[in-house]
Parts: sequence; structure tokens; C-alpha cells
Amino acid sequence: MILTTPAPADLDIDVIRQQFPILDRMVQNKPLVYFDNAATTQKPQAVIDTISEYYSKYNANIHRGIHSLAEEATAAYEASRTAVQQFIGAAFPEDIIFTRGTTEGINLVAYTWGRANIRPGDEILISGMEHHSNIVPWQILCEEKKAVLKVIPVLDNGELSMAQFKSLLGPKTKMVAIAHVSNALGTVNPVKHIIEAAHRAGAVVLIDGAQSAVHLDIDVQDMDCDFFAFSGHKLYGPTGIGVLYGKKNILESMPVFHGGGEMIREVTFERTTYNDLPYKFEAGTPNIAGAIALKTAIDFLNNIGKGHIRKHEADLLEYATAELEKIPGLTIVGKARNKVGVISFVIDGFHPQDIGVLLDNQGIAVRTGHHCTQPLMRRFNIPGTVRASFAVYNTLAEVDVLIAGLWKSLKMLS
Ligand code: C6P
Repeated sequence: MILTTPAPADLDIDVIRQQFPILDRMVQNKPLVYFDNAATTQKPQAVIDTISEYYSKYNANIHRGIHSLAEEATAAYEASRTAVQQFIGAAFPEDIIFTRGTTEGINLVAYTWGRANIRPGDEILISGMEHHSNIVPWQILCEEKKAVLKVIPVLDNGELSMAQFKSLLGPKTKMVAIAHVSNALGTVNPVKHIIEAAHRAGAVVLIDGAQSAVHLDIDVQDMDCDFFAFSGHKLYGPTGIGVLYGKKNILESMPVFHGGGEMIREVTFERTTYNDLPYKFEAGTPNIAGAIALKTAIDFLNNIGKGHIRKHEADLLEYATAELEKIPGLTIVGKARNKVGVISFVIDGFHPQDIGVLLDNQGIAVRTGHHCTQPLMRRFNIPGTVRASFAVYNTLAEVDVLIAGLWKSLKMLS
């Protein structure tokens, strides 16, 4: 586990909650209890204000104009790139490509690095707990290149079989693409170990950081991953903005992705030459407000400290796990030794969706279903789970509301 920030003694959750206006609202005439943070987190006022300020004070296109507004917008956009660089410990700002989110980052790598490097018979290794975003782009690539997709199995406790990983890794493995943290199980995968072994075998490694960037301290240079993708909206930032980190020499060697404005150096009808990193991969007008507000979200996280957040969420996870296990017929799916604040569960005789609807009637937001991990659900022989996922603003009292809500729902369904 990558966790370096010391845990706090005095995290004032009330003060943190006051920064999130949505937490004051009522849902179905009940105070909102928001436990769907792995899908997307709520946004602090500072992030909302940053977006509004951009549009009300310095809305302009970036990297194009010489007028004052364009310069202000460009400076704020590039300041965000530097903030992201520091946030994940990247060596250069050019290693940071702004994308729409994790999904686009993984697709970018599959379409550009993949098409340039994968040959018939090559193998791409993923795991059995991947989100569809880290399965389908590789399947498309394998189909096109006649390459082979291999899958590291998931053990009953929700951890990866590291023994199987070692035996699946071989000279044909060209790419290993693994979730840092499972969105459906909460499992924290031993990515440093995986990356080391994959590099020894000569493979390139992409880490899907969609669920880890908000919880764990990320240092891409220490981790030594070749690519790291994450989404702003899962770390208190806006939707529609994300990041693909890549090692500079690899990004430089890759063919371009989208063609259009900004990514070119010179265009003639005969031939086009391309811009330097990172602009080479940022065609068209980007989500400027989103990128700028991502810096505000990073500032928010840094001000509290991820170690503090992690400690608080671990307390919520421990308490919720103990209380849920008191419910007859309830099974927690995913009991890895190293987990973040995500609990998936099923209850004998009840469909997850029915439970989700009854919880919503009580103002409690959880996610139900397959969580975009259908192969994982098949592995556990279940149609889906109920998933509660925690953020820094959640409280032990809200866990009590969830538990009481579950008891009530089960009574109504029986
Ligand atoms: N998981 C969830 O409820 P985007 O949609 O591009 O921001 O993130 C995709 C993605 C990729 N990998 C992992 C591990 C993820 O968890 C997600 C998004 C959400 O679990 C929405 S399906």
C-alpha cells in the first residue's frame, strides 16, 4: 500500500460537510445519505465556485489567443497541469495529458500505443476484477491485431491470485493493465509488485487509478508504472475531466490519437506534423473549466491530507463491515486484507436492486447492480451487489442510518 501521509487526530467532519452544499438536501423527505462515492463524489463549494468564476470572469479559449482573458485561462489551465504533476509525483508537466476521464485515458493508450506495438500472438494481461473500461479497449485491440487477452483470476476473498499472475506473465506479454483499486470490491492490488514483475518480463504497465487516486498517495515514479489513468469526478472534482499520465519517452514514441486543432505543428494538404507533448494528445478545445477546477479539488484533498481521509474512511469501513455482518443472510463480497472504503454485499433471497430502491425511499444513495464489472459478478455467481462507498464527508451516524434502513427494507421485502 502506498500511504505516507500521517493520520490525523482531529478531523472535523462537520466542518468538511459544511463545504458540500448538496449534503443539506432532502431526498424523499429524508436527509440525504450519500454512499455512492465510488460512482462519483460530491463537490465542495470551492470546486463549484471555480467553475462559476471561470465562466463569469475569464472564459476564453486556451493556447490560441494573445488577449488578456486567453492568457489568464491558459495560465490557470497550465497551473492545473502542474498541480496534477505534483499530486501524482510525475517527473514533468508534459507527462500529464488531460482527458475526459479514465475511460478516455485507457482508450488513448489502447488506440495509440497498442496499435503501434501489439502484433499477432502478443498477449495483454488484465485481471478478473477490471472495470469494463479496462477490458473492452483491450478486447477491441486484440481482435484487430489477433492478439490474446489473458486474465489473472480473482480469489474467493477478492484478492488477485498472484501465483496465477506469475504463471500468466511471459515473453509474449506486452501490456499488463490492472486496476489499482477495485471499484466493486474495494481491493487494493499490490501494483508495485505487479509492475516490477511485468517490467522484468519486458511488458509495459497501465494502472487504472480511477478508484485509487482519491484514497491512496500516488507516486507514479516510485510505482514505476508506464501509464496511470484517473478521473477528476471521483476525487471531488468535476465530471468530464481526467488525466492520463505516461512516461515521457513512451508518450513521445506513440502515434497521435485524435486529429484536430492544438495537436498539430504544421498542416498542409500533403502532410501534417505534430505538436510536442502534452498538446500532441489534446486535440480540440478541452474542458477548460473542468481542468482548472480539478486543481481546486486537488487543493481540497491536499488541505485535508489523504492520510487523514484514509484513516476516517477506514473507521467507517470497519464499523460498517461489523454492523452489516450482523444481518442474517448477508454476505460481503470482497474481503481482501487491503481495502479502501467500499463494501459490496448480497443478501440471501433478495435482489440487490429491490434493496437499492427501498434504501433510496429512505434517502440513502447506494449503487446496485454489476458496477460495470460483469465478468467479476459472473466469477462470484451473482447478478450484482449492493455497494456502499465512503468519502471524507460520511459519518458513523450515516452508517447507522444505512443499517437501520437495511433492516427496514428487509422487513418490507419479507
Ligand atoms: N466506476 C463506479 O460506479 P470514468 O467513467 O471514465 O470516469 O471511469 C471509469 C472507471 C474505470 N475504472 C474503474 C476502476 C472505475 O471504477 C471506473 C468508474 C464507476 O464504479 C462508474 S461505472
